[in-house]
Amino acid sequence: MEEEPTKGQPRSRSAAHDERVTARIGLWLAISFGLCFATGLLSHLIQHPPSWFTWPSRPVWLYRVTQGTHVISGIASIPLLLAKLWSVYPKLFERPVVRSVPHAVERLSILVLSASVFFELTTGLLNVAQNYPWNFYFPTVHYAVAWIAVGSLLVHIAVKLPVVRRALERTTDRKPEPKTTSGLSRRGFLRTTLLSTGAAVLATAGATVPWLRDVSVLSWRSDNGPQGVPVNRTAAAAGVLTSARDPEWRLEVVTSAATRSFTLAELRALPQTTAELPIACVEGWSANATWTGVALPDLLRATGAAPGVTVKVTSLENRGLYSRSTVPGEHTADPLTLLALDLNGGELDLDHGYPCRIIAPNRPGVLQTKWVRRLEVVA
Ligand SMILES: Nc1nc2c(c(=O)[nH]1)N[C@H]1C(S)=C(S)[C@@H](COP(=O)(O)O)O[C@H]1N2
Ligand SMILES: [Mo]
Repeated sequence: MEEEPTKGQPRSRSAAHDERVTARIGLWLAISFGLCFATGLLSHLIQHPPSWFTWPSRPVWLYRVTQGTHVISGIASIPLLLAKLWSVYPKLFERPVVRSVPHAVERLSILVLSASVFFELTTGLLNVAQNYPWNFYFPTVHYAVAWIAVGSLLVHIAVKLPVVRRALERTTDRKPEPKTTSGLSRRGFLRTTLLSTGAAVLATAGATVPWLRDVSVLSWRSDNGPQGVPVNRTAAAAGVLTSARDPEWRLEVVTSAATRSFTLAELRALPQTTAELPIACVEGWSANATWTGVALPDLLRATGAAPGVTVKVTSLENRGLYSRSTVPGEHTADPLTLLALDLNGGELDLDHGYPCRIIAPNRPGVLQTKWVRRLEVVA
């Protein structure tokens, strides 16, 4: 704990290390990290739904907003974490290193907390930058470590609650700040922290907030890509250049009643639906586009199945985690869930999933399977 500076005695430390500053930044960090955790957990549940979980198909833009919030709050947490660490680092050199067993536990929990939050923010940042310099499967590890971070965060908040309460109460007193011997004033440090956080958010948020696109210098994936929509994995990378253009291609639809196959011309001859729907990648970028194709409920009815069933989707891409997806009942019943053939007024580009791809409202991009070859009713 820091001492109140006594009259006439210069402060030995900069105001950045004042507990009032630490508590303020800690509060902001808890809010941004909490938001990041909640939206991340939601995204995980949508991608790996347990039996008690259902995710609605409307509003069409909801996942775009929650995942945008996940990435933006994660980015905002980076400058906040750095400021928080700067604010408390003198405590690292406290002596004695360990005063008691509870003190040891507390210090250990702070070590676990800092390491896990640091890990989450750096792996998340590298992921949105589409840079994978590791050889573990990112989502699994990012998800597991998130629980460690939140668990140790709760312990930390519980332990520090009295200090936080006192510090935040003291912040509201209106007494003029005492002069510091060096560095920024408390308010100056807080203002700088907020400004850096705002700058980090502005620099990256354009990947998902359209009107920020022009100010986001670091924004990844805006509207580059064929047909004005970014591409996540190209047809070449997925190894489907030949199979997707094969004139023998047929869409196979398997229901309990029958197995039917459709040529592209037959799919085009079915009633077509046009919808404006976003692709919202888990990596944070998102883009709206106009899609035209066969509504899944129509296709199911045409093959003797009822909308509302669960449908397994298989891609021509034969390896990789994204080569399959499952469309739950909420979505197979929604007339805006499409097997898309056209994008923004033209035939689907090979990189966007030609000959056909799934595009459903309010779903993560990874589940919008491209180069579809087979739909199978599984329940
Ligand atoms: N078969 C297949 N479908 C896929 C993918 C993939 O790698 N393979 N990537 C998914 C991901 S992560 C996203 S964000 C969207 C992106 O669609 P787009 O490349 O048309 O923008 O496609 C999805 N569909
Ligand atoms: Mo994605």
